[in-house]
This record gives sequence, structure tokens and C-alpha cells, in this order.
Amino acid sequence: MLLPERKKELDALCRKLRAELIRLLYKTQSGHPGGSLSVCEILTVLYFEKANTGRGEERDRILLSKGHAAPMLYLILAEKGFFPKEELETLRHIDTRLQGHPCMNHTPGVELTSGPLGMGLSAGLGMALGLKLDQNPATVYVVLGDGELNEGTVWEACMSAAKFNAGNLIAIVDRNHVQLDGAEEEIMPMPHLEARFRAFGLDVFSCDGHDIAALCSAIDAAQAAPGPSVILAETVKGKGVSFMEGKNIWHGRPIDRESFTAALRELEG
Ligand SMILES: Cc1ncc(C[n+]2csc(CCOP(=O)(O)OP(=O)(O)O)c2C)c(N)n1
Ligand SMILES: [Mg+2]
Repeated sequence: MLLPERKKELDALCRKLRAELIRLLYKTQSGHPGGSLSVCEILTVLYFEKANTGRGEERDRILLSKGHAAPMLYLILAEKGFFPKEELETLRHIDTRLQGHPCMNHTPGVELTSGPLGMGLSAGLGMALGLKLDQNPATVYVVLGDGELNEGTVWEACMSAAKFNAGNLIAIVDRNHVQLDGAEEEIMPMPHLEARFRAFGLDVFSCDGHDIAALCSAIDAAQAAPGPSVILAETVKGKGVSFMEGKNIWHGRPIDRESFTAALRELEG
């Protein structure tokens, strides 16, 4: 059970992270606001409440398969002390450790290089099976976009996860119903998503992906499930900035001065 005080703290942290994200992306004039804003609570709950984010072999592995949300991941890794906060200013600069998409060879705290969608669950499954062989108690969390589920590799990974009974693998889908160039219904409808995952052999849990307590409970339930599981976290793309909410145009567009001021007024006003 998440104590109300802790929930308040994490909600406040999310508000701060959203405002920092807008500042960072405005300064960088590049990056992906929509999917970074929608995944904020999911990553916050993992890094600050549920996952073992120590540095040892028994740490949980958190893989951001939707790598374009890297700015939110970097803000959180800096908050966790993986690198200095001043380094955030180098986002997307030449020779930076903070590339537009996460790179495990350069960036402390990044467990998987990502960017090409559809890879993370397969990589996570490999890690999960390796950890099991080593009798390592760590969990592998893979955070996916819902547009990313259009990739066939995701479903191949589900079949294999069920066959090899990867009980230490938890997928979390940032279910914002929008992808790069449109809404899910328009680009590639995915009705009955729960049933689809179930048919592929996963335990399925659903929750409000902006509700810290609901996310914690869903992760507890997924942990208790014996096999691999998926959490469908219902979110809003661009969450927290009214004119970005649900709008695919804010998937990856530079933030102009007027929008920057309006966004910060909403987030901090
Ligand atoms: C294999 C692949 N195809 C296309 C892209 C370009 N791309 C980047 S993000 C994106 C949309 C992703 O949508 P979704 O998974 O729903 O992410 P979110 O809504 O959380 O931002 C696309 C098509 C890519 N990164 N990788
Ligand atoms: Mg999406």
C-alpha cells in the first residue's frame, strides 16, 4: 500500500519533472514532448518506488523500449544521481552522453540502447532468462509505446516469454492511443488489447497510468503473477499541458516561445 504522504511526494515530483522537461526541450529545440509527458508517472513509480535501482548485479533492469522518451528518462536518471544535473543541458549536442535516444554504452543508468521500436521486449526477455539461469532475483521491466505494439517482434517476444515462463519479465505499455502521425484508430486499430496479450500467454493488468497508487498496485499484481505479465497503463499523450494532450503534432516538434510560456504557466502556475 502506498502511503498518502508518499503519493503526494511522487505527484509533486512528476509536476517538477514535467516542467523541467518543457524547459529542457525548449532550450534544445528538439526532442519528443508528447511521449515523454505520458510516460512520466510510469517511470517515476519504477525508479522512485518499485524497482531496485541500486548499482549491483541484483538491481532490477528498466528498459525504455520507446526510446524517443529519452528526455524524461534522463531527467529521472539525473534526479537519481546517475550523472550530474548540469549535464542535462548537453541533450542532443554533438559528443554528448545524452543522445536523442538512450545509449547503454555512453549513458550511466541506461540498461538498453533503444530507438528502433519493437526491440525492447525481446532484449528484456533475453535478460530475464539470463537472470533466471543465474538465480538472480531481479525483475526486468520493459516500457513500451502502444504504437510500438504494431511491431511484430513484440508479439514474437510475448510468445517466447510465455513458452519460457519468464515470470521475472513485466512489460508496461504507455497506452496513450496516439502515435507519431495520428491516432491509433486511424493508423492501426488495436481493439481487445487485453485479450490479445492474454491469447499470447501473458497475465494482463490494466490501470490509470497517471495514478501513482494504481500503478504501484498493478506492479504488485504483476509481480505476484507466476508468469510474464503486461500492464496496460492508460495514459494521455502530452499529459499535463492542455494544448499538447492527445495531439500527435506534439509527438516530436520543437517548442516555440509562446507554447513554452503557456506550458509552464499550466505546469507551475
Ligand atoms: C522501427 C521504428 N519505426 C519507426 C520509428 C519512428 N517512430 C518514432 S516514435 C514513433 C511512434 C511511436 O508511437 P508510440 O509507440 O505510441 O509512442 P508514444 O505515443 O508513447 O510516444 C515512430 C513511428 C521508430 N523509432 N522505429
Ligand atoms: Mg502512443
